[in-house]
Amino acid sequence: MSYVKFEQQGMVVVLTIDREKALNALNDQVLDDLNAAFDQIDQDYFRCVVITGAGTKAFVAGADIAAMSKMTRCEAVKFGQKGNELFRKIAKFPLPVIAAVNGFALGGGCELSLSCDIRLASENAVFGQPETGLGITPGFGGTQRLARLIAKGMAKEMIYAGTKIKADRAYQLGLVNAVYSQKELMPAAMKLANKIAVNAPIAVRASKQALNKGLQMNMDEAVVLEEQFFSSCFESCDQKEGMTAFVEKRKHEPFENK
Ligand code: DAK
Repeated sequence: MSYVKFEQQGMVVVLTIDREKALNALNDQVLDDLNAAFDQIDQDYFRCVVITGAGTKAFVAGADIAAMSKMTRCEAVKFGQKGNELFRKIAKFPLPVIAAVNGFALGGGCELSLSCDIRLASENAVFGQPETGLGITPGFGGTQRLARLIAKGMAKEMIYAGTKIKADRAYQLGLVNAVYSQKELMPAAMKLANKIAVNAPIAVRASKQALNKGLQMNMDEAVVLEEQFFSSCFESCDQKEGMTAFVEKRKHEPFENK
């Protein structure tokens, strides 16, 4: 049995973390199953990934507190490494990943959403890093990704004080791109995923790498990196077709990832 449902919708993969009774909390097995689901994605065929949580209450309410409460330090190190490796894999995954945050996104759940490229939220979504109230620091990248995404002072408040924020505040802070009703969230996530899916995959993937790698460099190095990704798209079939179609004033043929 897997805690992650894998669905194909056209060229989009939808992964649903399915442990609703525990508000989709991340235990060892959920992390393993999510990792296996990413390994299963055919990167030549698919164009975008959407991650969401089962039910209407939680995206992911955090790492599994009951399991963690019994861990030795050594086990905690292993658990932390497993989560961090998975979240880095998601952040670096060649295809864009959208988090459809359909409720609580706390601790490891907030961090999972932060490892995705884009976050969309339902009106009942709540984001937070309550770890310090449990006697630990965020451990799946929260201190780093949150502070790089929103204002540092707000990230520090969320981490030191455990301040939780609702969807509308998350939107104001730039943590999420848009807020929808619970019913509208998945259709909106699919609409965005499909909009990405029709663009040239080579260009979308190169853009993801340019953004991720470039944002860790100084500007002079980063623009050189962008030049490399930009030129790498030339002479691809999709670049030829995309530009020729524009010049000929017609709609381009579906891009082929070639
Ligand atoms: N873990 C385990 N079970 C959880 C859970 C969690 N994080 N969150 C909820 N549940 C379970 C509840 O225990 C309850 O189970 P039953 O009692 O029915 O068996 C069920 O889900 C429903 O939850 P509630 O009854 O509490 O539902 P409410 O509507 O009353 O409250 C809530 C919803 C989300 C406000 C509440 O459940 C809550 O506060 N949950 C905990 C949220 C939280 O503190 N999350 C952060 C967890 S800490 C590390 C790396 C990373 C991490 C740690 C270490 N290393 C590097 C080592 C990450 C840490 C975290 O994420």
